[in-house]
Amino acid sequence: MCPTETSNGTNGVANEADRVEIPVASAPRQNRSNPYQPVGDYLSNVGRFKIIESTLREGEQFANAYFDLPMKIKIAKALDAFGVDYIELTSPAASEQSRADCEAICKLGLKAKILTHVRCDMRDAKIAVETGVDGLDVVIGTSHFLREHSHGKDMAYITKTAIEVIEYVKSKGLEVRFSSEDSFRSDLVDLLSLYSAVDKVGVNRVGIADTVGCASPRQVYDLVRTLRGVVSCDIETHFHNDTGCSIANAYCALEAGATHIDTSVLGIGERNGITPLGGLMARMVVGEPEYVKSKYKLHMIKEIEDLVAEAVEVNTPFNNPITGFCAFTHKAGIHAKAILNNPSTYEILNPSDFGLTRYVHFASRLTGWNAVKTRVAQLGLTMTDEQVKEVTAKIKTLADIRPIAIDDADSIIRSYHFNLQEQVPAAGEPVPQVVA
Ligand code: HCA
Ligand code: CU
Repeated sequence: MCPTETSNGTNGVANEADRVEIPVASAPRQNRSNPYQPVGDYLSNVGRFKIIESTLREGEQFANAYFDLPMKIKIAKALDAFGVDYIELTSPAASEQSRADCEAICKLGLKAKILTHVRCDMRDAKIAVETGVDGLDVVIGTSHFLREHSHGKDMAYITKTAIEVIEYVKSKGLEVRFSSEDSFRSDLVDLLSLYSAVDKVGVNRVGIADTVGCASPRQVYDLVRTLRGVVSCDIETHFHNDTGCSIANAYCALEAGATHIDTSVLGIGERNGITPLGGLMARMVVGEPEYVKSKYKLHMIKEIEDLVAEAVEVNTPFNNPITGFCAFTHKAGIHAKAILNNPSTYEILNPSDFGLTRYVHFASRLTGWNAVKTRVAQLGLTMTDEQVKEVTAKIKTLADIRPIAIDDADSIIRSYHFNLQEQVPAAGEPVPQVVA
């Protein structure tokens, strides 16, 4: 018998033939009160966050991305069905096709609100408000790097233009967010004065962006918490993953009072991207299972990731949260034994929450007799515990010499079992058939 379900199997490393599927229902899960409950305080929004899904904006900035309109529509519909709150689209000022695509997606009648992402510039804002979007995500660089080497504008100009654009968008009855690119390398006083000014003119959200992925969770907590004390509007956050902190930073931002997190599927974006949608779900469902499971269709994560992975011609990383090919595979004998008794021993996420299956890898020298016993039963064979221990030793002996596949281990089990029958043939009974 081969595993019937794949985890993803697209990266060329997965070897499903080494693993056996362990049905989710085969072992009890712990149902005690959740020990991973987040530390609750009046600031924390970990149990009531919103997602601004930016695969069709930040994701379009990924090196391999080229989305034509049918693909954009497929991705937008999938994200909408999954339950994201907002879908952010590339600026209609970027190109004529970007503008037409934006209009087409607005006409789909999705439940998610449609945003487009524009520079803090009245010309861009005027094009954007005509597309039918529900709101604009307005951005401008505020760090000295970007002020000196990108747009060349000072803080007075930025504040004045921001207010003009915000007032214009609001006068059109649309939602507006104002964000500073490269927030963590911007002057704190500049940043807080700017946000305070835009808050006063009624911006819906201000945004903090870690454009270069330099921020640590503690820095995020400090900045968001400080900002929370300065503005009364919502706070959106956007984290690049250059130093591997994008999920942790998103979580910390919510703890500090942020309300919205930007994501993209598989984290695709500039360079190595931003907070991945699936990874964020993994993080959030642990502490707030009711909120996350009631709001988002977690069973869709794999199909959405497969859709985007194929569209941008990448493989799902082997160690991706939830959908990496070995995310729910247990190998060492000690792990397998405990998992078979109770999956909570070595799993913080339940694969069935995502429509996936766990596997026990038993064809290796690290295996244990409990894993082999399960395999013996799956093969429809009967052995005593002593016999299973003996055949486990044989598997380990071969696996010490070379890597073995599931077929090798199965052959050892079958021939061992066959020999048992040969040794003690029951009077008049035929040799039992091995189930293949
Ligand atoms: C970019 C812009 C941005 C904007 C984020 C935001 C960033 O550099 O392409 O609007 O909050 O990372 O700063 O994606
Ligand atoms: Cu970005």
